[in-house]
Amino acid sequence: MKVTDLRVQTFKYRTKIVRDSEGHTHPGPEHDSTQTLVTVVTDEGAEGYALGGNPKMLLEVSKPAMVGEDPFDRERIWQRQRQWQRLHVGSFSDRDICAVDLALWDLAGRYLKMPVHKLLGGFREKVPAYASTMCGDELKGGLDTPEAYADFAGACVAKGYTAFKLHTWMPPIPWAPSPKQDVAACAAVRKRVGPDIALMLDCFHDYDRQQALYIGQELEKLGYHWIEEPMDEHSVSSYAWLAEQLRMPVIGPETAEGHIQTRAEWIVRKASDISRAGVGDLGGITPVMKAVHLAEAFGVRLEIHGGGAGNLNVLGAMGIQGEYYERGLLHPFIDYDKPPAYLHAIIDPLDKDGNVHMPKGPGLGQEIDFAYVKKHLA
Ligand code: LLH
Ligand code: MG
Repeated sequence: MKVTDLRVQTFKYRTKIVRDSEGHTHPGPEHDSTQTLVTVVTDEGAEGYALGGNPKMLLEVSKPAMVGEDPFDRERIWQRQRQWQRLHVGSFSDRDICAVDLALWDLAGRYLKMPVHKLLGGFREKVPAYASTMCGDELKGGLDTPEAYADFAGACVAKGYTAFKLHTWMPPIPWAPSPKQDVAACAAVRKRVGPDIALMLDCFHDYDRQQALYIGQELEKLGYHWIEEPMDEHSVSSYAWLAEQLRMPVIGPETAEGHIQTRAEWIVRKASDISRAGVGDLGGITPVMKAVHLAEAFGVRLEIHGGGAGNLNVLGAMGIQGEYYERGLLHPFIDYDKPPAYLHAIIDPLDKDGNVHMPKGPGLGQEIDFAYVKKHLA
């Protein structure tokens, strides 16, 4: 079988999620947004689909890297794109490579009529999820005060969640960031949900060492499960310094570039206690499975960062504890359970015990509404 085309279609849909001037998402007025559908086309009629990626880069870099190749040669296609990444620094991202890799895995699963997590080597059928909030805001009844976080955490626990992660206030909110206010929110949530719910904090990503240490020490008293990205992840020394001083787990890296090599450096330098990898951060399932095996070899826990079909299928196939599935980003004003117009169903419904189950359908299991896409092409 040979790849004959990489079809990249951009389409419009309505959303109530907006980005602030620093890129963080919040609820807002309904408006038009665009999404990309990537289709790997082959000479045997088999196809694979994924959402996301930058159309320009996918057509300029990914398409020539794969046309004529066997779609099962995912490693070769991935490595070829990674070479191009050196030359397109900053413009050809891991999210682009991710879209291609997910579409190739989807094709393999559809062709063999199997879910991707089974192709990878199945391990679990369900995974506990954590409720992951949007960043703090100034919306009345939203996530505007420590009490508001406590109310929202209480509502999530009532739905079945056994774990909850706060993303707290960040610029451009004029008074943010504030280590004291972050700790106040974390304390209010712990008080509301009691001792048995796992709690995590992902705060402002540019605190200095003393601020990060202060927050971590307070979270230790509150029995938090991890502290996430309180400093710029390019400073591995800062994270090694923090992890050395805290008893509670430091998790990372999330945003630092560099695929599995970065994860290896962080493990060796003891910069975090729990490693991380997500399909969007590393460039698909292919590199994330390598990160999983890397962590397994070192006896280090690894969290799969982010939600979606790719990450869920990895969680179904990893033989080490995957921490939790990140369900979000959530907000009291957003109905996460309602699928966007281009999907027939969400990939990650929550059961009453707070678990998300592995998709059953062939490939990634994503139920894309192809008729909607066709009708709303941009
Ligand atoms: O800063 C943000 O907007 C959030 O932290 C966001 O990046 C979120 O996806 C995240 O970090 N999750 O873990
Ligand atoms: Mg994060």
